[in-house]
Amino acid sequence: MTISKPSVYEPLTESGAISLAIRLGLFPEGTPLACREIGDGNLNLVFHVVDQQTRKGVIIKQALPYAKVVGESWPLTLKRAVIESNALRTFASYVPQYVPKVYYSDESLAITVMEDLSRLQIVRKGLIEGKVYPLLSEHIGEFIAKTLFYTSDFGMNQQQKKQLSQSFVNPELCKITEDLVFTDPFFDHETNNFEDELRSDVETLWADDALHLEVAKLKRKFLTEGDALIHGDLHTGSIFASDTETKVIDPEFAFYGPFGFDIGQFFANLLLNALSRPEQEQEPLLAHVEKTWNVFADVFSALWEQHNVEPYAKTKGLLEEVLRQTFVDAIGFAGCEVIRRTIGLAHVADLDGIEDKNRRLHAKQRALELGRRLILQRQSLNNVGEIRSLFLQTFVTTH
Ligand code: SR1
Ligand code: MG
Repeated sequence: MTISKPSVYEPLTESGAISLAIRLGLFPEGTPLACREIGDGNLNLVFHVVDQQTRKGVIIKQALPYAKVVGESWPLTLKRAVIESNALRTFASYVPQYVPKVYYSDESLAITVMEDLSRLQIVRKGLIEGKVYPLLSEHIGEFIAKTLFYTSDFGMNQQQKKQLSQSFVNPELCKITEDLVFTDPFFDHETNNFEDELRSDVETLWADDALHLEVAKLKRKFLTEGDALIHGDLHTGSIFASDTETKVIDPEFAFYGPFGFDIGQFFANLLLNALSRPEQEQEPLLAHVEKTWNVFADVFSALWEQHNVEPYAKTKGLLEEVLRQTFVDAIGFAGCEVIRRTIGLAHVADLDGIEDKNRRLHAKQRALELGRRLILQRQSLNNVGEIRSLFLQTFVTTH
């Protein structure tokens, strides 16, 4: 539901969020409400409003007119709140079990009011604590397969797909990814951020023409290929989970993009966590990478067989070609994301949180080597099991 009452944008405070929750009729007048701003991401305010008697709560997420991670010097469109609530609603029509319910949205206030997921934990935090989330890859593989298939030219009316893609034109948020994931880390750019001890490794990347060519090809895909409605920022900080449940949040970067992008970002963030762990604890992350791909490919293939609307669907070899290209692209996108999270803007706590300096620097050197190989060797990997071999090789070469 979208609230029609006109309102003027201003950033909410905790007491303002409580008043808004009452005004929206989310709680009866007189409910003893408490509120905390709990946003720990890079961009938005997130208010947790809770009935102190029943412990029932809601989340009010509000976009700020600038990137919180940098400050007011980096203005950012409020329209991303509409993109986010519309993407959550679109995803809910295919995989309601994997997204929070959206109760209200208000474009002028740039807010989305949604289900309280505080029973779950942000996956990045849990993985850093050593948790494994046994169903994570099964759930994310299914989430990606269904959202991609049903919003693509294979799974929906092809005229309607063009209409839908127009409502997800998201140039400012795409530009962030174009710059921060695909460009800045590969040049001496002011947004980069890395320890002095990594400088020679980083300068080697900056001077690598073969790498530049491959990243440029991947960036071109991101700029031009509108396969399906993608989440656009599917890292482990955009996922809540428990041992039994998984919820994908924060699709403010959603747009019509390449099939392989969400898979690649998810792979990258699993691999970054694996790099942060002692060797004997890395296996569950590598198993998650494999299972995500296998579940994705199985679910996508089953949907293709049963629900494909494209007259060429049954053409021998087409599904295999789409899956192969998606796999190769996902590996390349993963490589760019691994490098960006190591030396670019918006690092990950998995690596930055390693207290021992030598161990941290070694993990980061290994991340750079892993990212480089994922990008350069993506065409030669035959199956998802080979990502594991490539990951293990970087241990030998950077030790
Ligand atoms: C300026 S925004 C930095 C990063 O935060 C988001 O989560 C995206 O990953 C973006 O690249
Ligand atoms: Mg986010």
